[in-house]
Amino acid sequence: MSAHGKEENRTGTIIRLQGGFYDVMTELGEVRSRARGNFRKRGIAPVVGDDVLLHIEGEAGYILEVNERSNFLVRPPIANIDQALLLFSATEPAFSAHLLDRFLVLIEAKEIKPVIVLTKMDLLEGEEERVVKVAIEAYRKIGYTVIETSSETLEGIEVVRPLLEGKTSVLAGQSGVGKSSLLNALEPELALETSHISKALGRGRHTTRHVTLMPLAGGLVADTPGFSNLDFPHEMEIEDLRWCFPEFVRLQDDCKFRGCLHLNEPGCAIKGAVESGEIFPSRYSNYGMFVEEIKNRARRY
Ligand SMILES: Nc1nc2c(ncn2[C@@H]2O[C@H](COP(=O)(O)OP(=O)(O)OP(=O)(O)O)[C@@H](O)[C@H]2O)c(=O)[nH]1
Ligand SMILES: [Mg+2]
Ligand SMILES: [Zn+2]
Repeated sequence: MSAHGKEENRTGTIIRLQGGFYDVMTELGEVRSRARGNFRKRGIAPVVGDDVLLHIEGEAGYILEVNERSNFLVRPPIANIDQALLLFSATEPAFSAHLLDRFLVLIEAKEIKPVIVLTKMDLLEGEEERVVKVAIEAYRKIGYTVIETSSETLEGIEVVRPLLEGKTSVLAGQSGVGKSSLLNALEPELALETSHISKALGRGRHTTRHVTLMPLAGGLVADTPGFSNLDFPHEMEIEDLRWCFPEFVRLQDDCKFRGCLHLNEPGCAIKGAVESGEIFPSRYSNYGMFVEEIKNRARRY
């Protein structure tokens, strides 16, 4: 590209926000861009993942248009995601089925495909290993893909790689679970910064501070600073929650009442399935807690 006045329009994808600039990946490579264009008046702030129309003058780009988004997460701010890799450490910090179910609900509600990736399998042993293995089988039985990985031994890394091809994926998970480490294991040249989890706090240090999309394994992958807000969205009602539990959805036609919320209704197939052991007990208890949370929230507004 010449710096002397060559002008053209190109499409591209925003891969990074930095110091008021948007870095846009185009067929010509990365173009550092500013936002210009009337989408601003419509209240659209471009985010990472947005497909844009760019006007390029020399080395500089100006975003003219932001294409309609297929989906959008607020925190981390990112658009047009095909799948979310939900990273959970098998240990350090300890695996939490409650937190996993919360992430699953948030992602299912956005109609984004979740893939569960357990990290730090190399550190797992004893009773904790037994408990985590039971959970892994339970989530597989629901129909979720669960991949057991270690960035140390590289277990499972080659199972993750083909899933990324041709897709835009976001890595979600608490600070310190090993998101950046997994990306480094997939592609050592990335050399992303990682850091030991704080011994004092028993959790991560929020090493990654910005959302960035990187080309990896034939797709685009976003390392993120984690999900800072795990509250259910305002628009989510109690009635919506049951649709975010695929194993409930499969059985709900057998409930005696149409529109059964699987709480205190008689003849509830979901409660029956919990009793018979077909539904993993913590899935149902977490569902109940999430219902309560949304109920209490409703009272606040
Ligand atoms: N033994 C072992 N340690 C791991 C593994 N994955 C990550 N770690 C360690 O866990 C710590 C945190 O890893 P990071 O990759 O920085 O975690 P992160 O999820 O990117 O954290 P934030 O950027 O703060 O959100 C580092 O000390 C890593 O070396 C693993 O599979 N096995
Ligand atoms: Mg990180
Ligand atoms: Zn029911």
